[in-house]
Amino acid sequence: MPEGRLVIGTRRHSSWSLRGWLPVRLAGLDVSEEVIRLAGGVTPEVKARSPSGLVPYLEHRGAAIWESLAICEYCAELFPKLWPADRTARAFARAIAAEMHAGFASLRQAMPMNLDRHFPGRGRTPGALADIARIEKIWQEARERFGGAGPYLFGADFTAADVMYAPVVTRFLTYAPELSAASRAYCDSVRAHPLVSAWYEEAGREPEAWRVTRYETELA
Ligand SMILES: N[C@@H](CCC(=O)N[C@@H](CS)C(=O)NCC(=O)O)C(=O)O
Repeated sequence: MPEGRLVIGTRRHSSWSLRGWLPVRLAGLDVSEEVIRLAGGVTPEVKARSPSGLVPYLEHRGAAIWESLAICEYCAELFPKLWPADRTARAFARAIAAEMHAGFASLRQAMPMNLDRHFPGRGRTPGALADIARIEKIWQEARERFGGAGPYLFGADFTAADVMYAPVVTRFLTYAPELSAASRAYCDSVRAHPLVSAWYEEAGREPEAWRVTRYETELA
């Protein structure tokens, strides 16, 4: 009998769901998964099942948690390796995770998550390009200061900061903006993580009818 449930949306498109699912799986929580087909706007079933009307939503051993960053924090209480052990690294990780959670709206709007599609050149609005420049700066600083020889932002462990940026990586793989070699290498490392690969595989098994047409065709 699982100890709770995780409610998420269409894997192909739901970047926030990925940010909830990754920490739950990294922490090894024994929860069932409920996947809701997102309408690409307001989905009545999501409204009915989640207190905030948004996914991801986690229930675990009597705790109810919405907001992906809060889910990361909850999972980190049970699995502390989700944050770097070093105080200054942890502070930086928290700051960049919060910056992602609160921002980069232009990028998110211009390059919606659409796994395994290839739309090189699309979505390069001035706002999206400015967001990408800031993200590359964040990645570079994290890797130079804290990454050591490991493949992720803070070294060998896939932290909550990597969780927050994983959907950005999928967007970079889909829309192929110009990136530094170091950013591209980081994207490859994230894509190769077993849980990220598992997410792609599950997304690939979703019915074609679940695809949100406007993410597939309408974006210039
Ligand atoms: N700040 C929230 C954002 C969650 C969010 O916007 N989720 C979207 C899906 S990616 C959603 O539930 N939209 C409502 C819907 O599609 O019906 C978080 O971090 O969890």
